[in-house]
Amino acid sequence: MAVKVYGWTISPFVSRVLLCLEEAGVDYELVPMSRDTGDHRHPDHLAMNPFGEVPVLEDGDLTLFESRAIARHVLRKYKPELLGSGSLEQSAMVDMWVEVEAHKMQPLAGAIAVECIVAPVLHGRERNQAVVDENVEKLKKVLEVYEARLAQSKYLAGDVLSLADLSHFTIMHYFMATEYATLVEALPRVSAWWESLAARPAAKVVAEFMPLGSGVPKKQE
Ligand SMILES: N[C@@H](CCC(=O)N[C@@H](CS)C(=O)NCC(=O)O)C(=O)O
Repeated sequence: MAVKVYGWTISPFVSRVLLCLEEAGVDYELVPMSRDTGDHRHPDHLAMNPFGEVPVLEDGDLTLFESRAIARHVLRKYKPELLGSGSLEQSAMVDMWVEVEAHKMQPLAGAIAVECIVAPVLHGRERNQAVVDENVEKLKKVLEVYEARLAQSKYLAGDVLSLADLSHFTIMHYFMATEYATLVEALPRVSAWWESLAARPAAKVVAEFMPLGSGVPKKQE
């Protein structure tokens, strides 16, 4: 039985899971859901995720929610080298940088993307520029740390690609469609790292699930 993923793929949380499945070459079935019609509040969905969120993954008898926990499960089972499985030290580095993504990058890049892309297009309201500015200032400092880190190693957790890098792809996909992409483009190592992530065949597949052209504005040149 194929692994099933429930959710709407425009969500960076859902697409994070899809990226890991694509990278690991897993045969999966996407079960599309609609936020607009409240599919995530349906009792059948709440039975899988009592928090009423997507994604949810079913793998045989195992049902999981929380995108990073799902990502770890998928890779542990199907492509453990992407978790740094070769050594305790390597897996600890992967864990550390996944935490950085979750707690330092996603909240800032996510807030900027929500204000610049989601608010005007999906919520029909003007962006709150004060929120954008506050997050941009914080993100600049975080990106400087990334630039320094990437001077030491090709990828975040070392010289090989891992979940630490992949976990960034989906939120950065949206962030890089805002005018604040220049923050990344100004940093040569972060910029090269991003380009190499976005060029991966799996990332290109998943980017198709997160269209920037239909309704969501493209970056202003
Ligand atoms: N920490 C969760 C966050 C999941 C999440 O926030 N998902 C959004 C999708 S964009 C959701 O389901 N929102 C439900 C809602 O909008 O009510 C994860 O990583 O999976």
